[in-house]
Amino acid sequence: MHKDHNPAAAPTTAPSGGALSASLDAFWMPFTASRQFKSAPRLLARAKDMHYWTPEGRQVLDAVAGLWCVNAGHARPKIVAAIAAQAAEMDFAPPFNMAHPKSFELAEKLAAIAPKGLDKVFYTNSGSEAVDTALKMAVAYHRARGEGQRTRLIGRERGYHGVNFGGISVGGIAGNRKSFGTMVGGVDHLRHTHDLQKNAFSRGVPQHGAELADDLERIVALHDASTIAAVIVEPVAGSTGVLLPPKGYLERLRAICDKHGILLIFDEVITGFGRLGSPFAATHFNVTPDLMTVAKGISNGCVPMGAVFAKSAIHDVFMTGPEHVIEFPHGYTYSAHPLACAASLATLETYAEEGLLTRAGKMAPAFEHAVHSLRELPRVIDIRNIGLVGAIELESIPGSPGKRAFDIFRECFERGVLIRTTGDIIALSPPLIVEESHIDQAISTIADVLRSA
Ligand code: PXG
Repeated sequence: MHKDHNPAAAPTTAPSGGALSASLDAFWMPFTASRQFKSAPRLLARAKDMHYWTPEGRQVLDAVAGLWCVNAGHARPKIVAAIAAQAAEMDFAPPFNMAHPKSFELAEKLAAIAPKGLDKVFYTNSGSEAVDTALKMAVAYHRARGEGQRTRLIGRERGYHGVNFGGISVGGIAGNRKSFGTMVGGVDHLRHTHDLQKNAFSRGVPQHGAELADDLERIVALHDASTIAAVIVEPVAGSTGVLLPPKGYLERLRAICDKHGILLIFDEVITGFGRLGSPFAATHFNVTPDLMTVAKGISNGCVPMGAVFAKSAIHDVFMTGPEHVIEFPHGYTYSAHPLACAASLATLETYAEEGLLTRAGKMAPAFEHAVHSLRELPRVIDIRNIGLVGAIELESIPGSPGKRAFDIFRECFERGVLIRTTGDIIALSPPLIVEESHIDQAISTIADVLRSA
């Protein structure tokens, strides 16, 4: 119904003084408390390096790299210029049975920084698409090598793998399961690794819980390894509250997968491109998956892009049969989009010039110290950190899970710092160009808000 015909509709135009002349009605917003937002909109109009500015000109420190993606900071000149030049030179090229040079140049550069052995790159436009691509690759790989009964996919409780049906099926978020009904069939889940009783206030990876990887043996015993195609985990779970792998856990998961011929997929949409202090979590933990999904930092968030890295041995299994036949019938209209490739090439150059793929390791001690300084504040029940990722877990308000953290998020924004919350967990993931002064500002703002909450 048009809003003019709905006398009950709340007024949803922007407050006067803002630069927004449009009504807020038409835009159905993603992952947003829409009615709350539209009654008091938070708008961003401009960004540079570590900061956003609101339409009114108020500066806001970006303590979350946009949404874990703007790893080199905002509006970096090389990336801006590369996108503009590419748009003028060639806006679009069909990616099926055709290609453009930058897509190959980029794949070669990506493979060069990838964990050893992950030599092949398949382009998507988002992390969700990368996840569903990797799951399809895993199933089709087993089929191509004559084990077509390996179709089962194993995820983990509290995993987040995007929003498409494959991703929410292997994901372990109760809300998704409640809202969207039947998932992709033949999926099971490992237990999650979050254990505050044993690991609260760990600095870096927690000491307890490597044996939780043995949960895969339980699943193998139940379903039989011959039915299982792949296991997918985030090396560090981001969206569900920054859950770190217990020491030795990923190694153990790798060993069990090897023992049973199960592919291991790392979802590095958040951990990829320097977040932990190495180019990828796989390089940080020295555990190499068979397939690896990325997005976000691949193009510094400037043009949507994702990718799946695959071992050559997986790719090569597909390369049989008549040569005119498509070996892997999958891809997107915008796979290897010229603007995304140009943005990604310039992003990789910026990362290399400024040492950003390892800078999180250098900043981590100061960041860890700052985040853990919040320990004694009211209602803080855990603090955890790795590289340039931090989380502050708060006691929930009884009966209103998520409200406490969401109110803190709103208040921090009013005080000029953009944070991210999930449930009652505050997550921090600043651009990798962050300086100690920015960390201090973010932490002291959060401290002030926690004290007054
Ligand atoms: N896998 C992982 C591990 C992710 O973190 C996706 C897949 C999906 O990516 P796309 O590009 O389709 O959104 C993600 C996305 C948050 C937050 O605040 C995290 C994500 C998205 C939105 C918010 O934690 N991660």
